[in-house]
Amino acid sequence: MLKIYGALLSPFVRKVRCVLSEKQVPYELVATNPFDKSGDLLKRSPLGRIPALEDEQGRPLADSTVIVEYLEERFPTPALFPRDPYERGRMRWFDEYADGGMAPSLTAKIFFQRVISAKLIKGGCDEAVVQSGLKELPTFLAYLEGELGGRHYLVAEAFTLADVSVACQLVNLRHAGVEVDREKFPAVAAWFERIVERPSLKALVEQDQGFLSRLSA
Ligand SMILES: N[C@@H](CCC(=O)N[C@@H](CS)C(=O)NCC(=O)O)C(=O)O
Repeated sequence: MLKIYGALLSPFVRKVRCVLSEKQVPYELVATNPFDKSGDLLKRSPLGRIPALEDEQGRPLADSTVIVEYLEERFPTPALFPRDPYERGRMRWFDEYADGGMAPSLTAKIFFQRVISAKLIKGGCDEAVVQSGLKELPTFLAYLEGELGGRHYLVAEAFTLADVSVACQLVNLRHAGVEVDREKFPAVAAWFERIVERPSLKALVEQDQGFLSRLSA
């Protein structure tokens, strides 16, 4: 069976697990603390980040996007990548927008301070960092609002990795107590509600919420 080295709450691990669930591929989640740079993690993920995958022959593969590309090729149905080369390029763009743009700016600031630092590692919450993330949020949402327009999905009129990657970042904002402003960004708010209601993502968010409620108890 495939193994995923990862942890609850990570948007990148959630992205891979969501894709596995959409494709109904069984896997074992090996609980892995990304802050413990032990040999076990580094052997599978040389940058010491989660997620990492290990295939049935024990071969490792790191990075959520790399892993998802591998999964798409190995388990092509249902397809989460559009067939059209331009739409496929756009899907990759939104994946990069989420992981390379939204994550460092929003998740690493707002979610990390409010949840990981304040609740998990008990290092307190640096409100100035949170505020700087909150200031950047509207620019990201305004861009997504314009791209979505009246459409149901970000790319190719179909559910793709683009929707998974962007929604996974917004889930972390929700975990940090920040909701998309429905008045200002109605298309993003409606799209996000639709995507998080998919059984694949809903189950993962519920696992996160269970973990978070135990942390606050
Ligand atoms: N580009 C990577 C990013 C993964 C990542 O940054 N994961 C975080 C957890 S959410 C991590 O492992 N952080 C520990 C570190 O960077 O040392 C991917 O998409 O998998």
